[in-house]
Amino acid sequence: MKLYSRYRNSAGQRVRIALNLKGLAYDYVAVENMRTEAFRRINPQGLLPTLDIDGRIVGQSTAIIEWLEETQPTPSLFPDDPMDRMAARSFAQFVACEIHPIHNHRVRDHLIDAAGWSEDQTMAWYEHWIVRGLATLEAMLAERPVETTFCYGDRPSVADIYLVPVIGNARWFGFDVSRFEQVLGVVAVCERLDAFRDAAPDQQPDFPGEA
Ligand SMILES: N[C@@H](CCC(=O)N[C@@H](CS)C(=O)NCC(=O)O)C(=O)O
Repeated sequence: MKLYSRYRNSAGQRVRIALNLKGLAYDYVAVENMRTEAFRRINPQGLLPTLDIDGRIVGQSTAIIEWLEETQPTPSLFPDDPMDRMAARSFAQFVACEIHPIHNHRVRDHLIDAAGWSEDQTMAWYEHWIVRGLATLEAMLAERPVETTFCYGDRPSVADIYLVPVIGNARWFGFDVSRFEQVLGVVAVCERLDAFRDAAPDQQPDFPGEA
């Protein structure tokens, strides 16, 4: 398997964590610019992550993670209890569908190029959506019937896999996330696991070093 990704590719970080949790080896292909014609010939979506499985190319982290779960069910990336499974999916999809697409790089670039926004305005946009999104995730965790070590249970699930890169993005840009205590508690537990640590931006071969 070849994973096209980039050190700060947060959707790719989800897949890296999932591969690590399942103990699956892969080749990391660093893509510096996914907006080239050459990369679009590999993945017409022009997005990272992109997985190459013996020449079959697939994009979208959720599709990739579901395929991993179906083909390598153990250890599962979903809680055992169907209610918790639903909650974990809802949590992960909130990140993937309601937070990430709004602040994505191409959206910010379009605000600058087409609407004439300044860099400061686009960063304020980014901060607004990510902090608001984290407030929702915090509320979702607070509403769990039982507080657990990870988001939904005593082992990591898709909820944790999607959560950790969001906090990484917020921290990267110095947004204040200190009030999200439950979120930070879960993230701290995740960050103690090799599977999460090895998937972090600063552990990727294309990480350029601290700014
Ligand atoms: N829904 C996609 C999101 C993929 C995505 O947007 N990835 C970003 C990097 S985190 C990207 O490739 N952005 C390209 C761009 O903004 O032009 C997934 O879950 O894989």
